[in-house]
Formats: sequence, C-alpha cells, structure tokens
Amino acid sequence: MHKPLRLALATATATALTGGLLTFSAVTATAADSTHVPQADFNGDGIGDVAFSADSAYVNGRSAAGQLVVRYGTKTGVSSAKRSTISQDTAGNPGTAEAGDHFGAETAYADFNGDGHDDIAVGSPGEDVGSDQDGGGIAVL
Ligand SMILES: [Ca+2]
Ligand SMILES: [Ca+2]
Ligand SMILES: [Ca+2]
Repeated sequence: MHKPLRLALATATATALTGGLLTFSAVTATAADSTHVPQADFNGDGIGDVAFSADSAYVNGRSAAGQLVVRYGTKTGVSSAKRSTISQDTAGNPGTAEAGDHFGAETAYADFNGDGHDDIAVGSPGEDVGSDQDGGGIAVL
C-alpha cells in the first residue's frame, strides 16, 4: 500500500500534490465487489474517512486563510458529527491562519511516518516564508 516516508514540516511551493478535494469511500469492499477503493484512515479505526478542504474559507475573520475538514467513517457511513476542522489556527498545526494562505489548496494522504495511521499533507501556496511573500508551505498532519 503506502510506502512509509519521513516528512517534516517543509516550506516549499506546493506543486506536487493533488487537488484540494479528497474523497474516499467509507464502504468496505465485499467479496462480490471486486472493485478496490483506496481508503484514507486518519484515526486508525479501520474504517475509511473523508477529507475535504476549503482553501478560500474565512478563518477567524481572515479571508482565504483556508481550512480542512475530516469526517470520520463509521459502520453506518461517514458521520457529520464525528469530524475535525483544521486550520493554521488549530493547536498542533504549525503556522497562523492569515489572509490569502489558502491552506488546503493541495492535499495528499499517505502514512508518511509509518505509524500505521494515514496522515495528510496540506499545502498553503499563499503562505509567507520569511521574506518570501507567498512562498508556500506544506504541513504534514
Ligand atoms: Ca477511520
Ligand atoms: Ca499562515
Ligand atoms: Ca502516520
């Protein structure tokens, strides 16, 4: 499946990541269904989860700061109650939500640290890095 990679918070122009919408089925394939659907499992409960981003979302009044929402799968489907909303103002997520960051403009998932739980890499193409205005950043959550 996913080859474990070691990634730390990196600042770079986020160009190699996929689009801002990740949808993964929370439905487990059955023997009668030979279709294999990749599933991201962010909380490690064996049930697929769904992550989607809104990179133009206001965060604490800051335009286009961007945020990510993860909805966790349950035995009866994806739950609207069981979710996490993550922005750069969320504790444990590096950086600060600022206007124009576009956190979530690019996302990709894999088990980057090899702990058996899927992680998500989130690009912020409008992130200022030192004196590099809009240099872009990537956080691995
Ligand atoms: Ca899960
Ligand atoms: Ca920021
Ligand atoms: Ca992991």
